Amino acid sequence: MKITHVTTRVLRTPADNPLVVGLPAPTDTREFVTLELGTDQGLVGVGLTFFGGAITPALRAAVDALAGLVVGDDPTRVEAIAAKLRRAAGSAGPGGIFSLALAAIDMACWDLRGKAVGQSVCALLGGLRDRVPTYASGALMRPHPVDYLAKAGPRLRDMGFRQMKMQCGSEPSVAASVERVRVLREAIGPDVDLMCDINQLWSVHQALEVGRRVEPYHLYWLEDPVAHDDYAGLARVADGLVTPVTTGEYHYGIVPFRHLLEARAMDIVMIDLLRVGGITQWMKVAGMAEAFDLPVVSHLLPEIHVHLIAAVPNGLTVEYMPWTLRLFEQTPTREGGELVVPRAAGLGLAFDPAAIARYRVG
Ligand code: SMN
Ligand code: MG
Repeated sequence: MKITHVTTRVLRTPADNPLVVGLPAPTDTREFVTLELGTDQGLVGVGLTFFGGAITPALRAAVDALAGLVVGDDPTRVEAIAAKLRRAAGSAGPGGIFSLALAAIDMACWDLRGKAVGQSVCALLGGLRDRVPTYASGALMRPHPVDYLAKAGPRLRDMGFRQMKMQCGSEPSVAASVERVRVLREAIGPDVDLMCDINQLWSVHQALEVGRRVEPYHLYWLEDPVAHDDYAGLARVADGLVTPVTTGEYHYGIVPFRHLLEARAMDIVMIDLLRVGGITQWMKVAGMAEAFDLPVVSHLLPEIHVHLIAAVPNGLTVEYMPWTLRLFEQTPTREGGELVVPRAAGLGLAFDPAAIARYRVG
């Protein structure tokens, strides 16, 4: 099989989240660079990438340029493709746009690998499970006031979610942060797993102080409590709290995970599929985490991560951040708190022509 053509598009959607109900619709937007790799066998592999609207034109140009280099190549040779693109880009990666662009290409190649043999990507990667836990994300955000959380948390539970994530970190005092967690925990009851994302906003001291004071409300994990590259600081927080510390979504490539793991800087390993450089690299980090006896969790893109979390023995849960679901004709079924792994070949995804017509830019 050979790659014969490349199609990229920019799609711009409202920056909303269907899990958020009863608040004014946001006025801002999100942009996605979509990729289709066509082949001489008539198969089409799909991938996508994004991050921050201002870099969308540069990101699309990078995907076009790098994908152009693999026309004529066999998409099943994902390591050969990664090596070729790394060489071509010099030392432009793994940080920055290189990995984001590589991720889209690698994803489309894995989709083609699956389609070529009639198996799902999950099956190709190990096929451990056919359903995985998933958690509601993006619905209990930092700007949402506490009284909204008290209504929205139980609504997510009533929708069948058994796990959900809130954001904290911008409260004016320790007491206000503790109150936010307390109110949501009391609203959802003891049986729902509650995660809390700080997005690097705290110092080590704040993380230890607030972290200890919310222990009675039993967080399933505390995410990115301090700067993502303060490995020693993360290790102090992880060591000082009973609550598991999660980090990883901000790290590019695979090597930072070695250092985080060696420093015991996390208890749960979050891997961003785009920043790590695609499925091939994601699996390497999952293997490293397994060797440290730690679980892995996904970041964004639930329709793709369902394959990965279900494939590996240490896959814990899939972030149900529904930003990209509307771009596809069909997406994995959610049954209560679980996602069902699609059985279709490859990723089981095709871009929806109606979504392309509606959201296409330029
Ligand atoms: C997050 C990251 C990027 C965009 C939105 C939300 C958040 C998460 O850190 O974990 O989903
Ligand atoms: Mg996060």
